[in-house]
Amino acid sequence: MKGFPIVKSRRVRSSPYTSRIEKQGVTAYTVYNHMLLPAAFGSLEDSCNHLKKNVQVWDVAAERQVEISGKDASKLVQLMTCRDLSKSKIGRCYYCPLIDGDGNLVNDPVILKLAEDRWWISIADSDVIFFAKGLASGNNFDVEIFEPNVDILAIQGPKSFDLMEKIFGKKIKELKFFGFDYFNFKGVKHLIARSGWSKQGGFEVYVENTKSGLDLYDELFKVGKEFDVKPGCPNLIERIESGLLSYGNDFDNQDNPFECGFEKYVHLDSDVNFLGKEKLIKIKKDGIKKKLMGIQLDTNKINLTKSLDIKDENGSFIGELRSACYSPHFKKVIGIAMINEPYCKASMAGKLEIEGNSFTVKVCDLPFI
Ligand code: THG
Repeated sequence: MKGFPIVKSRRVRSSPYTSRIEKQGVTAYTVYNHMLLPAAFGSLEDSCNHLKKNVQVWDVAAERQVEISGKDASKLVQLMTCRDLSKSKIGRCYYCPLIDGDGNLVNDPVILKLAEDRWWISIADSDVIFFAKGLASGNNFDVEIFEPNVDILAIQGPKSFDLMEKIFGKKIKELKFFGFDYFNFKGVKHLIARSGWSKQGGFEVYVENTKSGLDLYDELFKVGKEFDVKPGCPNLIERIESGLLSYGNDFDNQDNPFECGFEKYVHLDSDVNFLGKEKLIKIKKDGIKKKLMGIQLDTNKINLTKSLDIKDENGSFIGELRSACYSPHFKKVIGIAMINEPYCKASMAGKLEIEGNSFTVKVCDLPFI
């Protein structure tokens, strides 16, 4: 992979684990929430295969938390998402589209309910904190909004369960998907959820005590030897195959939740109050004009750095390819594309030009696997 160095600064923040992953051979970074997010440790294909069979430890500190606490905390959190949180439980995580007043997406965080009046919004790459502060000011809400000192370590892959059991004990295996609880590591309590940005299973440790987190990081590699543990990061191939969407890549503030396949998190019939509700009711009634779909391309190489236009046989625009990779599993390029009506249906076809070469694009449903 060719590239240029990223200059670190106060603005492009490092994580407590940065010096460790650099010793361990990180080869590429991206910037996410104004912070370094490792993007590769050598070959993406090798890392993907390893992740599917073993266990990896990921520095995903860039998944920052926005803490909302105080008397009106629940009201504010509900105002930001179209998912009905009225029956939400303490100790659970909720994947929630955040919506603006136009009915468009602002972010797609995991939201943790820590207490009736205390929440963490574990954000994707957009400045949710200012959105939250604006809403709190405008509504005179009695809340505190800040970025707490939390750096997530993800432990992902089928062997993550045995590795975590060795460090935290049997009880960690009883955690349900998207449940969280506190677990002891050498006298320090850590919030651990069964979650993570892969479909290979695993956990996320929301590290508040940095010193203990660094100790835990080293312990994971020491104890993990017998499970062939490796450092890793969210893997482009695995996440596209699994249909895990990325805010800023696959969708952004120009798109609404229906266009992105989030309808199961859009609760228009509930009586909870959230931003953009009337707009979403209208969008649902009128129907959408574009939809996120999978695409397949008969080629073995692609390196997307911006979206590419997909055209019909007459050369008219029918959609844009937003993420793509070569998938060793499918032995072709697969990708995620925003496709216009009436082409946003499985088995429709289009054309894509990459550096002067024309390829046939086949539209399919998400997720691929
Ligand atoms: N973990 C944490 N924070 C995050 C992410 C994460 N913040 C940024 C980003 N990832 C947010 N985006 C997603 C997208 C998908 C999922 C989680 C975060 C996910 N989805 C499951 C799925 O699609 O199958 C489960 C959804 C559900 O059942 O509710 O896990 O990874 N802390």
